[in-house]
Amino acid sequence: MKIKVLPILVIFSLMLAGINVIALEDTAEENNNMQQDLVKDHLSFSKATLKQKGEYFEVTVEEANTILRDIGKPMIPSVTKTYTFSRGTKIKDVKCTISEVTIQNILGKIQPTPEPPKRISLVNSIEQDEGLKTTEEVKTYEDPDVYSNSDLYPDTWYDYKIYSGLVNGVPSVILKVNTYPVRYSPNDDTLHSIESFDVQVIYEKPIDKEPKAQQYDLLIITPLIFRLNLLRLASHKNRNGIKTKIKTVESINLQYLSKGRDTPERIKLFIKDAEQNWGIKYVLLVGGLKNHIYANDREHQTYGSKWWYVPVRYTNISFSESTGYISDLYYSDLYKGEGEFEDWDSNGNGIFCDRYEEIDLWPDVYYGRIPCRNIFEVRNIVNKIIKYERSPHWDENWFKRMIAVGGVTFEFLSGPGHEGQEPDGEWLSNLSLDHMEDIINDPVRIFASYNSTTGPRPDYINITEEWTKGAGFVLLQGHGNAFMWDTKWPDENGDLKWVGGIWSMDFSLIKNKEKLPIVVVGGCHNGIFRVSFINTLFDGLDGVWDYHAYGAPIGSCFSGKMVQKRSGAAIACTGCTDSGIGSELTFSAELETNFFYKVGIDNVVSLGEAHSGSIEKYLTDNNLQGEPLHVYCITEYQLFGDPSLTIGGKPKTTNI
Ligand SMILES: [Ca+2]
Ligand SMILES: [Ca+2]
Ligand SMILES: [Ca+2]
Repeated sequence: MKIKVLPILVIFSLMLAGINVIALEDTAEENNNMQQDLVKDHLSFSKATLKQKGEYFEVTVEEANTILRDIGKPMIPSVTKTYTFSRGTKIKDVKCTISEVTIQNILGKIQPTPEPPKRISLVNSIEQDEGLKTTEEVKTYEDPDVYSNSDLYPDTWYDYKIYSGLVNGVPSVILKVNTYPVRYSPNDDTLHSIESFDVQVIYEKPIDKEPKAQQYDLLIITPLIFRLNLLRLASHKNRNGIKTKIKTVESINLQYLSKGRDTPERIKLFIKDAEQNWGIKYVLLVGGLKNHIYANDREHQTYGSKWWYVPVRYTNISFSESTGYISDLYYSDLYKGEGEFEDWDSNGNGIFCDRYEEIDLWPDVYYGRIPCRNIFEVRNIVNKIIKYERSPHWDENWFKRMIAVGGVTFEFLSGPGHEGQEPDGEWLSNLSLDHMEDIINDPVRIFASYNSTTGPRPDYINITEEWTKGAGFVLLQGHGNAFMWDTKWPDENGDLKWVGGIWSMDFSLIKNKEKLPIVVVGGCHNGIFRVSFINTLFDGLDGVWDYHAYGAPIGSCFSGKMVQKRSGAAIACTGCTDSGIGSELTFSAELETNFFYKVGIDNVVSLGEAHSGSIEKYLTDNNLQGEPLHVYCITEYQLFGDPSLTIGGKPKTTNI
């Protein structure tokens, strides 16, 4: 993996080889037609500190807010700044100036970035011993290209990238600059540091145009066969001030036949046009596989179409046993850079979302899917949404409950605001509950560490019992597979065993009726909605568990089934369409925690703002250079539900 930088930065870096201080040249450029503007920023850095960590050093800089992570390469602290401009802005120039460079010898090596652990697909919770394998050791290796080299790592003092996407609901051009206060020469055992950094961004504002009238807010894409059953939902939405348009997959295919390379691309082009011409904010896809019994879910390397009511785009990022997975973010990430179409095939080889392909990722519309396979399922979800949005729930006691379920996912952690060491799944649950403090007055913790006390534990009896009482939100933070979620007991001897968790067949025990929570699921494969009965039953014949149901015949994935249950269970649910990854507050767990940050701290109104907003926050809060696993965890993070759903039924009224 190479850090991707624009050519101009490489030249800049070469210049630095011989000179320590570079003066800013005058940038004033006269142009009478365009309105040029300037953003200036000055960053100061403290001296880098080194801390022994096993056989390596950890290098930190006080002001750093992100880390450059690229598996096998040194972990380098970075300062990431995000500058947001209105849509249509042209970034003319990004000029960076560094202070004098000081060089320091170090007696050891800077630690390489470890491979993040996966949340392991549960093979079978009855075979308890299988569980022991899930405590994977964090693998660390040194990339010889970097570690046996005298060249400074990273290659430059900074890099930047321009994105297109929604920032708090406003279509924006986003400039992210990552600065590296220290760079490292592994062969010379030296650290090179700077004390300060100046950024100057020259940009052209878009010419003010009359804002277009917003014709529609919500676009529902569905096959013709479901259209009739969705008219009720559309009129309900219209009555509630969300202007809704239903468009069938068949009509898009006809209308855009000469345009896209395949059906998913035609649908995406239609969504782009709807965003531009009608000003839509939400896209709801209603339709999954055409059959519960058998379906060829991936007829082509990059898509599934014939067997799908609403076709799917497959990514082609291979990670461990996986060779790609479905990502509905494809339908939301419409633009890249300064606003050109983002086709998810920047290298033009016809393979969408390759592992090393540059992708914008930043959502441009709020999106979600309800993978219905027949009209009965459509009717159910329409009923659920209409009932949920009929009245506000903010003052209802059930809505003020949040159930958080966790145990040991990988390890024990200590963290801000929490005393001592906690199992990581419980630590993450507590963090999410903290974010929700203003909304939730009855937090229900179902923790594996309650084994020795009287509290509820993460088994199906306790989980379904608490769920039946109703809750506004549920968080399951642990491991999963296509049909179940589970976690492990904490045990000081390291003898970690599965608690039991909840299986999708246990959903029949959840009798919460209309007290429907929004559910966030942290775990592997809970959102793998390409499963069908025959495919999962005979999956093992080729020696590869592609569907992660391990021989259990299932017709719906865990997260999808929860939402599509005829009555009760959930109004919406998230889940990973492939392996959830990361430990502590990284990767998948960071997205799941961000979800509650958006709801509890940012007070977003709709479900889509919470889900897409958690991606937006992730993209803002991290240095995304180098590491393809950022792309992996974001693209597999699926929302099952209506993105235009108003959280709490009606907008929250605040008393001033
Ligand atoms: Ca490609
Ligand atoms: Ca985008
Ligand atoms: Ca197989």
